Formats: sequence, C-alpha cells, structure tokens
Amino acid sequence: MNIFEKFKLGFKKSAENISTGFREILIKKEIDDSSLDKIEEFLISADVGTDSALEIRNILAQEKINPNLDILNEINKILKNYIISTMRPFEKKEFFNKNENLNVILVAGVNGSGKTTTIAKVAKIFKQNNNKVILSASDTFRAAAIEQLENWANKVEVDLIKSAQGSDPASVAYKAMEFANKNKFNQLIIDTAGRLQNKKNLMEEYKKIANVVKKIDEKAPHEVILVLDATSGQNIIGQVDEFNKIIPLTGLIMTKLDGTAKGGILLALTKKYKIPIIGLGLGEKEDDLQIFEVEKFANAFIQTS
Ligand SMILES: Nc1nc2c(ncn2[C@@H]2O[C@H](COP(=O)(O)OP(=O)(O)O)[C@@H](O)[C@H]2O)c(=O)[nH]1
Ligand SMILES: [Mg+2]
Repeated sequence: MNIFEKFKLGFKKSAENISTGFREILIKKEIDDSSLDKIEEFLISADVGTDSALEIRNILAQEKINPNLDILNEINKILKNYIISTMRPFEKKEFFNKNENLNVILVAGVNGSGKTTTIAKVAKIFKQNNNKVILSASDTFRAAAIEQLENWANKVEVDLIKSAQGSDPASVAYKAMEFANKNKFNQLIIDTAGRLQNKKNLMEEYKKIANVVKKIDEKAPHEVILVLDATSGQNIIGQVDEFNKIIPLTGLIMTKLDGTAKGGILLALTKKYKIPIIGLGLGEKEDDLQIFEVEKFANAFIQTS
C-alpha cells in the first residue's frame, strides 16, 4: 500500500460520513433550499466549521447544478475546489527540506496528543532528506517519556540529548542546541511535556524552553509546532487558542486521523487560525505521517483519486 492509499484509507471514515450524508440529502435529485439547509447542517456536523459550511452552501446555491448530471459528483467537485482554494496557502511542504543552518523545532501539545511519536515520524522524513537530526528529551517529567523518545531515536537512527528524570527541561534543550551547533546538525527537535493538570507550571516551563534557545540564536525556535489529536473534537480549538497565545505557532500536525471521522476540522482550523498544516498522522508507526498536500487532502476527503 503506498502512502496515498494509506492516506485515503485513513480518511475513509471522514469521507464515508460526507458521501453518505450527501447521498441521503440528495435523494430528491435536485438542490432546493431545504436540501441546501441540510447540506449546510451536515457540513457543520462534519466539523468543517460554520464559516466554511455557509460559504459552501452559498456556492452551491449560485452554481445552478444541472439536474441531469450526477449531482453527488458535481457537489463533490465543488467541495474539492473549495477545500483546495481555502487551504492551498497553508501547505508547507518545504518544512521537510534540508536546512543549511541549525533549525530548532519546538513541539507542543497536551498529554497523549502524539508529540513523541510524531517527532519520530518527522525525524525520519528529515533524515531521508539528508538532514542531520538530533532530538532533545525535554519531557523530563516521567522517566518513561525520556525512554520512549530514546527508543524512537534508536529506531529511526537519529541522535538524542537527555538528562535525568526531573531535571530542568530548558537546560536539556540548551545542552542539545549547543551540541547541535558545534556538530553541525541541521534539525533539532525538542520534545516537551503536556500535563494539563499542572497547567500554569507547564506553560512556564514551555516558555522557558523557548527563551533559553533564544540565548544561542535569537531566531530560535524557528518552528513552533502544535500536535493535535483528531479524536479530541472541539477541544482542539481551545488548544490552538491557548498555545498560539503563549508562543505564536508556525505549524500544526494532526494525529490519529486513522481512527476518526473528524478530518473536517482541519478546514475549520485553517479558516480560523491561518496556521500552516505540516502533516497528518495516520497510525502509530514511524512511516505513518503524510506530509500535508492540499490536493491529496481534498481527494482523500471526498475519496476520489
Ligand atoms: N492511531 C494512531 N495513534 C497514534 C498516532 N500518533 C500517536 N499515536 C498514539 O497515541 C499515543 C500517545 O502518543 P505519544 O507520542 O506518546 O503522545 P505524547 O504524550 O503527546 O508524547 C501512543 O499510543 C501513540 O502510539 C496516530 O497518528 N494514529
Ligand atoms: Mg511524549
């Protein structure tokens, strides 16, 4: 199975939801006000956001689809064009290119969102693109978290800097950055803790990591990536809000899209926050990250090829 097939499969739940919904609505074979209402309502329930749902409704109302055509197919085409034009500016494929100087990437997100696993996936793609990659084990809260990142580093064959459990996450990041600079690494990825129950401390700790790497390079961290779990529904919006306020985000990665029908929320997120989407997590293995490409996303969303 190639990655596009995997991607489509991962999106099957979102897409089945969309196409079954449309098919049920379009049983009458024409688009009148009541079917437009239902389409709009249905799109909202598919999490694309109220703004997008209304815009798509208006486009459908204006388009005057010929009832002799396959209406479902025509609607899918319109939906696809809408997704592509809305989300195209938020592709950031160049994120994975080789970086000449040290690029420092801070990875944030709540506990269990998939940060550590995603770091391994990203590190693997960087490596394939000839980057020299090092990870900073700055989730020092639990010994298991350090060990988990270390296992991934060994598996995808990248370097790692760590300290003992309970040590200062910012000092680990500082040490990693010094080492990375001295040894001419291209990418430093900093793992962080995500304990929401201890929110204030956590956020202070997170800010401190960013401040400390700035002492070495005032442009660092060059990327601040928020990892979001697709299965956490509307909480996602609150998480983007909160993290973006502390340090402006430069990219989003959404994980666990293989286990949910909630892929539509990506459209709502780009519409609302205008933050690039870096990648989509479609499983627990190191190869299960799809670099975000809007055309592929749109095709997977409506399940065409
Ligand atoms: N199905 C699926 N599981 C994932 C994905 N990404 C991460 N996970 C799982 O989610 C759980 C939490 O991941 P972890 O990387 O430890 O999250 P962290 O606490 O944010 O570092 C683990 O069991 C991962 O295997 C994904 O894209 N799909
Ligand atoms: Mg972790």
